[in-house]
Amino acid sequence: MRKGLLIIFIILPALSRAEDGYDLWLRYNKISNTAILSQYKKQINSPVVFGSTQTVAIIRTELGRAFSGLTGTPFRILSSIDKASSFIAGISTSSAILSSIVTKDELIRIGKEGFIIKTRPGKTIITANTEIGVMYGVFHFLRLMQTYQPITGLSIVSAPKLKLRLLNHWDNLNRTVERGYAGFSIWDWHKLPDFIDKRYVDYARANASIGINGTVLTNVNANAVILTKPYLEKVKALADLFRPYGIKVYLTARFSAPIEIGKLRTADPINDTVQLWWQQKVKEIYELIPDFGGFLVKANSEGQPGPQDYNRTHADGANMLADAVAPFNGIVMWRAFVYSQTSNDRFKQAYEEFKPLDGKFKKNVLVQVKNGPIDFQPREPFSPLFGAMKQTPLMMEFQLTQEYLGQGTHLVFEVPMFKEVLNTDTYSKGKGSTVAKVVDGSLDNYSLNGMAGVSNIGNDINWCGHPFAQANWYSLGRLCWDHGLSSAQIADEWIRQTFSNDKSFVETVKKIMLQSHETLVNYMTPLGLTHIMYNGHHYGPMPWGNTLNRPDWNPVYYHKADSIGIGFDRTPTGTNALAQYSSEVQRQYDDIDKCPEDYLLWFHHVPWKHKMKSGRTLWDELCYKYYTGVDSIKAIQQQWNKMNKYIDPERFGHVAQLLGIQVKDAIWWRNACLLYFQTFSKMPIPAQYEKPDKTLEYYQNIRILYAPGN
Ligand code: GCW
Repeated sequence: MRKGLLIIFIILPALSRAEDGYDLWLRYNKISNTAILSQYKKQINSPVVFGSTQTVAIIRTELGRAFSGLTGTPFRILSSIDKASSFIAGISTSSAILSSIVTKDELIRIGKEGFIIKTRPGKTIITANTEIGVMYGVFHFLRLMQTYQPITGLSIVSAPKLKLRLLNHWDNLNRTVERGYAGFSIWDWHKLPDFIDKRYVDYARANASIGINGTVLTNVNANAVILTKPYLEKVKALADLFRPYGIKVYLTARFSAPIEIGKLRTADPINDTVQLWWQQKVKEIYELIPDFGGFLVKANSEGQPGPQDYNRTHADGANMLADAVAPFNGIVMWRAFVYSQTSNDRFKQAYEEFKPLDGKFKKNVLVQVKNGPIDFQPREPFSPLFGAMKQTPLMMEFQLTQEYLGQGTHLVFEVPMFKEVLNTDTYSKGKGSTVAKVVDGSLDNYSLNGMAGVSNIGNDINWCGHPFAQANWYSLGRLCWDHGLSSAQIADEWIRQTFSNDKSFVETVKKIMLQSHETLVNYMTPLGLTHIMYNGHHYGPMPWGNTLNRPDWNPVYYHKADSIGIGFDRTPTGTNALAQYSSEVQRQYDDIDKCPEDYLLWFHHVPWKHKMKSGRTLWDELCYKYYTGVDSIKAIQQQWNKMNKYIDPERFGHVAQLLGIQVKDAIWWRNACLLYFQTFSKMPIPAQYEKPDKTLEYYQNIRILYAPGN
C-alpha cells in the first residue's frame, strides 16, 4: 500500500504537466551522459556570482535553476567565494581573481555587452565590463552545457556584432497580431500595469539568453493610443521588468498622433506646434521610462500617414522625431517599406524614394529595410538599398513570422534564407562588400547598427505555434550576436537545447531543418517566382489572382505568365530595376543564360522552351522543381516519423500532424500552380510525374475565409 502511494507520488509530477514546449530552449534537463556530467561538476562547484543588483539576482536564479536541473542536485549560488568555489562570475572589477585573468585589450574588445569566459583546471571564470555582459556570458556557458560541449580549456572573448538586436511585434492594442500565427498578443494591455503575467518574465529571460536587447511592442500599422498616458504607464511596467535583462522597449509612432490624440489640426513635421507636441510627448515618455529606446515608424506606406501628406520627405519626418528623442539618446528607425504607385515596378519604389535622401537623415536615425525589394517572399534578391545609401545606417528587417512561408503550419527554418541575403555581395565598395557588412556598420563605419526580426510570438502555450518556429526566434538573437555563425551551427545548438542531444536525432533533425527552406521554395515559388499567394491572408496559392484594385497587389503582376513565357523582365528591355544595383551585381543577373536560376524569373521573362542548365526546358524545369518540392516534404515527413523514440509524444505528435498539413499544402501548391501556368505554356506535365488529381477549376474555387493573422 505504502509503496504504491510512493510510486504514485513519484509518477504524478511527471504526468501532471505534459510537454507543451513552453520552456523553449531553456530546459536544463538532467545531463544523461555520466562522463560529461562528472566533468562538468568539477567546473561549477560552490558557484559564486558577485554583485547585488537586480541583474545579478536574475543571474543567480538562472544559474541555480540551470545547475540544479542539469546535474540533478540542488545548487545554491553564493555571493562571496568559499574555498571550494570553482565557478566565479562577476564584472571584472568585482574581484581580483576576475581582473587577473583578463587583459585591458580584451576588456576594450568586449565593450558594454560582451563577455569573457576562461577556464583553468577546476575553475570557470566569467567576466565582463557590465552585469549585462556577465549575464550574456552565463547564458553562453549554459548553452555549452546544455549542448554537451567541452567546458574546459575555454578562452572565449565575445562581443555582439550588432548594437541593436530587436524584435518587432506587430501586436495591436486589442491583442490581435498582424500576421501572427501563434494566438493573440502576449501583451495583456487591459490588465497592465497592475497585473504582471509570468510570461513577461519568461519572455525577457528567453530574449536575454540569445542576446536580444530591444523590443518594439506595437504594430507598425500604429495606433496613437499607445502614446497616451494610461498606455505609457502600461509600457513603463514592461520596461521596468525588462530593464534588468538588458532589454529596452521601443514603440511605433503613428505620424498623425498629434492630430488624433493631441487635438492639433496638422501633423506637418515642419510646423512648430507639431514639433513642440512631439517634444513634450517624448519628455513625458522619458519621465516614465528613462531608457526608452525610441520609435519605429511606418509612414506613407499601405495607408499609413506620413510626412508626404504635407509634401515633406521621409527625412523631414524622421528628423523631426529624431530631434525630439536626441536629448535622451533615443533613436528613430524609419522604415523603407514603401510602394506608392508612381513607379512602373514595385521593386524600384523604395530605392527611388530613399536613395535621394541619403545623407539627409539625422545621426540618430536608421533606415530599416526589409531584406528584399518586395515583401518577405520565400526567396528575394537583396534590396538594392543595401550598399546604395553609404551615408545612412541601414537596419535589416527580417520577418520571423511566416507570413509567406506557410504561416503556422509549415516547418521552415529561416536561417539559410537570412544568410543567403547577408552573404550576398553588394559590391558597393568593391568585392567583399556583403550585405552583412553594410548592416553591421563595418563597411561604412557606423557604430549605430542593427537587425530586427518581425516577431513570431503569441500567447500559444509554446509561444510560436509551430514547435519549430521557436528556432527562428532563437536564430534572430544568435545571428544578431554573430552573423558569421553557420545555419548548421545554429540549428545544432537549438535542437540539442530544445529536444535532445542524441546524435541520431540531432543529425536527422538538423538535415530536415537545413533542407526545409529550399523545400518550401520548390513547392511554392521556384526559379524566382514571387508573390503568388492568396489575396489578403496569403495562405495558399492564387497565381491567377487579378481582381484587386492595385495591380501590384495581384499575383499576375508578379509572374506575368503569357503564351511566350513567364517572369518579370527587370533588365533594360523591361523595367530596368537592375540598374539600382552596382554594375557587378547587374552583370550577374542581366544575362538570361547566366542569371542564377534561383532568381531567374525575378529578372527575366523567360520563354517556355528556354533551355535551362539541366538541359530541360523552362516548363519541364518548373515541373521538376514543383515535384521535387513535394517529394522533399514527403521525405521530411518520413524522417520525422522515425523520431518518435527520441522525444516526448506531445511535441512529436504536434510536429507530425503539422507535417501532414504541410504535405497536403505542398501538393495543393504544386497542382494549382502547374495547372494554371500550363494554360499559358500549353505543354504537358512530363509523363514520369503523377498527374494532378483535381482540375484547375477545383483549386480556383478553394476559399479560405478566415486564415489567422489577417
Ligand atoms: O508584409 C506586409 C504585410 C502587412 C505588413 C506590411 C509591412 C504590418 O502583409 O501586414 O503590415 O508588410 O511590413 O508594413
